[in-house]
Amino acid sequence: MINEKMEKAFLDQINKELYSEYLYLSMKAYFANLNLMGFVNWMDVQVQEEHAHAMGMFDYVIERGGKVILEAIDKPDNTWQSPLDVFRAVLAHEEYVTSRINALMDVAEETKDRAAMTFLNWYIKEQVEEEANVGGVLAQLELIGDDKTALFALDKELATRTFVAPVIG
Ligand code: OFO
Repeated sequence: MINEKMEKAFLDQINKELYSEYLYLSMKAYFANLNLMGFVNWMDVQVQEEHAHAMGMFDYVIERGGKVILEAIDKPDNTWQSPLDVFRAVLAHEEYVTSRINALMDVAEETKDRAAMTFLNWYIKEQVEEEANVGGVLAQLELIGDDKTALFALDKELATRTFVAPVIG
């Protein structure tokens, strides 16, 4: 059975993962308006990943005998000025999520919840990958600057990203 403190921490993180899904959906809309369909695809994969992250925790809480109560999801931003601006926001967001996953692990350690620690290891590794992926695109956008041809080449590259349903836990 999951302890109360751990359950609360997971519910809070489910909300943050769903917010991430919503934020990337807002970014997907931003790129769709610019007709950058490779970026749209990249965001679409991100949306699906965030949904999977939320559902992984959702299922885990239930599996451990906890109760999932959903809260409202905050309104995501939509005021970015450029693709570079968007990816700076993505990296900042993923760094924030990493700090929240680490905080979840702190609760698991505090409450000596070994099952939660094992489960959370997957998310710790996933955040390393998330930050590396985003950092890669951001670095390319910084190099690209105002070069439209290079931006379209990157758009083509991002069109090849595919979603692979993760096996969480
Ligand atoms: Fe769920 O990792 Fe991004 O936010």
